[in-house]
Amino acid sequence: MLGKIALEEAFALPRFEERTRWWASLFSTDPETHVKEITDINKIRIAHADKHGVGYQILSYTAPGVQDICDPKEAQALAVEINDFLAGEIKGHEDRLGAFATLSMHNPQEAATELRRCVEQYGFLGALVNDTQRAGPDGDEMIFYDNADWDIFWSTLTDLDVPLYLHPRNPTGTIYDKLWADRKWLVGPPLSFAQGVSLHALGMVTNGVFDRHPKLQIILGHLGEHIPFDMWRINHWFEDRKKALGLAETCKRTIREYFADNFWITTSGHFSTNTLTFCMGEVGADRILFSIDYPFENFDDACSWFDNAELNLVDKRKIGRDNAKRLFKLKGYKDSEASVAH
Ligand code: GRE
Repeated sequence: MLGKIALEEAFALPRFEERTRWWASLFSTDPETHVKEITDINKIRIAHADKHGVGYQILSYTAPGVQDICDPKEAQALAVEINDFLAGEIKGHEDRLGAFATLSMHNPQEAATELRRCVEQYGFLGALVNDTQRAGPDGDEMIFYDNADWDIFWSTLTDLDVPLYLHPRNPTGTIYDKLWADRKWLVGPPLSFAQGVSLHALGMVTNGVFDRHPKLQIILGHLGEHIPFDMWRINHWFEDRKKALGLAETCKRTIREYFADNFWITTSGHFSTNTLTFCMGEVGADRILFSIDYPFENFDDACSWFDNAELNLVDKRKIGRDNAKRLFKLKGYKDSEASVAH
């Protein structure tokens, strides 16, 4: 399929090459290629895209990124540097590359202001945040965004009419020591990423974020971070016990309704037709978006899978690009001219 749109596509600042190499060494079979690919913005990845029929990519800063920086001033300065850098790098490639803002999440007003600057000044298409913000003098605090302090941030997103991508980061501090240190192979894609993000996303649901901000749009990667699989069970538990749990006050609608109106899921790093078909049943083809998770995954695996997956053509077009065009209002985007498939 030509003109696919992908939106969980990572980059890193070239000046952090050592840090990037360390992160790659934890996850990649070929750290050197990974470092080259992740620090490139507009050459290697556009060549991959041409080869595999990807017309447009929305780039975001790699995990854990700014969410790993405990000092609020340092985190804010780095977020601004990253946003300015990315805006400069995608200039002249606007037909192929878009951007999510990187945000320091220590302070809701500061995050809202930087988001607004990126959307209004640079035309960024929303923001991507790597789960909780690490904070505190020893880095052991975690800031969640599911309480009323963050309402100013959520109203800025809905006011600007852009989504937030809630992406994972690695467990740190006491949480890492207690849960993961003795089973470290489960950190990342096998388990910890989905646990972190699903806790945060369901925290937002149950703490009333979507009741207070009914227009808010949140994107989850990796086919929904395990939540679609549990949809029936969560629904069953909440709906039967809403009053008894005291949940009726803060979570007025059903989990399925929030997923129909407030969430999108992407195929990033999860290239299984079985799982995709299952998710189409649970959340619907209108709320699923193609993505790769480059360079943690490669274009060939993602695109060969998607292009050959046995799906009806209408759903394939929706998932491959039309839903993203709708969500990001990419009006001028030309499906078939934007990329060349070999
Ligand atoms: C990511 O998406 O950020 C990621 C990592 C490490 C391994 C896999 C992965 O940071 O998808």
